[in-house]
Amino acid sequence: MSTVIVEAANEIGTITLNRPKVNALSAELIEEVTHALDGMKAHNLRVVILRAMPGVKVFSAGHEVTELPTNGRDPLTYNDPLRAVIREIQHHPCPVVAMIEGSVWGGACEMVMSCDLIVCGEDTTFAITPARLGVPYNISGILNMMKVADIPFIKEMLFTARPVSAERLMSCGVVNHLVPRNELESFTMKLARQIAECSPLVLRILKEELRVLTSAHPITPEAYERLQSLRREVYDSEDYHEGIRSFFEKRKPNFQGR
Ligand code: LCV
Ligand code: LCV
Repeated sequence: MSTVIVEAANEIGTITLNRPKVNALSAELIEEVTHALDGMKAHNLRVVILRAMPGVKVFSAGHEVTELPTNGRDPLTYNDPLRAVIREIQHHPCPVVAMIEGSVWGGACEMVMSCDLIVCGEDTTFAITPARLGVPYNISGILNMMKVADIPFIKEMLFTARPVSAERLMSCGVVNHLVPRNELESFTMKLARQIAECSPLVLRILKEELRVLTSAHPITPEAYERLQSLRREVYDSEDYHEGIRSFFEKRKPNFQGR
């Protein structure tokens, strides 16, 4: 069964996540989202909406935990499916609007935050969870979060690993619009149509200009190596294994800080 539903009408494409039970971002699901985005390029769509099925409790549970390696390998390398789909969204030639309802977890928060605009229902929450799972989040991922919210807010989300309300996300500028859940679809479609009326060429150029300008972070090779060594300290740690194990054993992790 396909894990995404792909639709297109009036120059607006829609990709609906549809992977039971909680839209965990498996390689299979990511591959289908990437394939759908690719196909939309050929149809010169002007806007893409990324959503889940109407009424979901969980928009996405984040990275498929069973696909996180525990053999001393980096769990979030450049070619990890989650990393690949975030780049695909950022490079997609037209604006991608995230239409969110329910709870968003872990890497799915970054995937949503990498969309160009976010419209969410009033009960939406975001929880960025590497600290709870013992995972060394990757560098470009943290940079992507820093692009959309102030450092104090990002630190709170990363350090607490707890869900944050849609109101907080709105007041911190992470989300563009917060609407009653029963108006979410009509509001988002209206916004998409406004974008679709604009020049697709200018939209493509503006989006790429903004991507290049917001990605212009000078980092020395030594700084990069330092960051990678910090990440290795984590994914080689007992805490990383304990985080993953505790998830499968459905219990609180017992981290030892090593
Ligand atoms: C695989 C899952 C998952 C899942 N993968 O239903 O940001 S980082 O660094 O952490 C990054 C690496 C990342 O994204 O990691 C994943 C972060 N995600 C989370 O921490 C969310 C973990 N999931 C939950 O907190 C709960 O499952 C939620 C709140 C999403 C849903 O809770 P609910 O009580 O409604 P269950 O917990 O019973 O989950 C339903 C089924 O989905 C599986 C879970 O194991 C369960 O499977 P079984 O029914 O077979 O027991 N599941 C949930 N999340 N990320 N599988
Ligand atoms: C010359 C004008 C103008 C005008 N220039 O009265 O940001 S970018 O990249 O787009 C950048 C390149 C830029 O700034 O482009 C211009 C962006 N501006 C707009 O898109 C606004 C265009 N104008 C309008 O939407 C309406 O004119 C407003 C809402 C400003 C006013 O509407 P209103 O009904 O009150 P009119 O439209 O009848 O305009 C009065 C007169 O001003 C001229 C317009 O052609 C009209 O001239 P005539 O009376 O000779 O017909 N006008 C308006 N804007 N930017 N001329």
